[in-house]
Amino acid sequence: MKDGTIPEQLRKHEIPERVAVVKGSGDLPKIRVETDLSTAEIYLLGAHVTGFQKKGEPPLLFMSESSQFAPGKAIRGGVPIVFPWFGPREGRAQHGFARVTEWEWEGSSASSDGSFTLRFRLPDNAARADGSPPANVTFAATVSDQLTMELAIANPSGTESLSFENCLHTYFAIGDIAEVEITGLKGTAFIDKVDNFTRKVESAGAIRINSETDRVYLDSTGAVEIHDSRRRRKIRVEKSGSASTVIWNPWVAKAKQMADFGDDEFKQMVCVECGNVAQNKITLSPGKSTSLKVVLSSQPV
Ligand code: TA6
Repeated sequence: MKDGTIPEQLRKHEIPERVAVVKGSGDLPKIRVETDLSTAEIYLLGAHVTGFQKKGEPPLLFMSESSQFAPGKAIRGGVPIVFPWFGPREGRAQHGFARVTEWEWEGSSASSDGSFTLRFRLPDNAARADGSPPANVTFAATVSDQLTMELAIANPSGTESLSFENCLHTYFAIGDIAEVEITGLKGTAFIDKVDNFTRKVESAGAIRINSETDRVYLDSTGAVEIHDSRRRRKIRVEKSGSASTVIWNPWVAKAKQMADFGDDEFKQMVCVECGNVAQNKITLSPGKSTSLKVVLSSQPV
């Protein structure tokens, strides 16, 4: 929004009093959704969900107060979409180009259950501009008393296979990291990136975080729960089309190194991410497609 005004063509997908495009931080276009049970916010930059809150509960997603909001810059918090690679890549954007690209808002629809679905498309020229193979990438977010997100990827080539990693890199807002337990990963193999990428097996039924944590759980397809005793809330992360679960908290030292993250904000967040990374990366044959679906729900305990 060069001159700060909302492009008229964006308004065609608005739903009166329910779905509206507004000027967000950094004058970036942001979509606000209001249902009878919840509210949500999504930026066109990265098709990035930056807010979801059930009425009567605190926000579900963590957003850094130091996040950047600028074209081509990654937003810190919410749900960054990681594609087509996870992590660092020599001379290219960490976690791929999807999260730093402005997506097209393709439409919105209301359902009889009171939920609203917004659909986005990663512009076809994004892969070309990056020198990556073409891919048809869409994202849909359904807002109700829970948040459902679906990242669909299709291989448009008639001859070449398409390999990639993907991830919905969700930042959860919690009361205090010292009073959080994560369940659902016991017995699962993982890569411990903090311990020199050593391969281990999770022995804890309830994972507690008390230092820098950066783990990629492999062949992990089940649901995970976050038990937040400070806020007396249980958050459930259900998924399909995802074989990897990533748990991340930067803790003290890393938090200080990140310019777009507050020094103490590590106490208020934990990332529980759903994707297909490392040995779980996906290879699609010509014309084939896949979809990564994540459902976030919560309830007081
Ligand atoms: O998902 C965990 C991770 O890969 C960590 O290694 C850490 O780098 C984090 O993502 C954040 O990455 P970012 O590029 O957003 O700073």
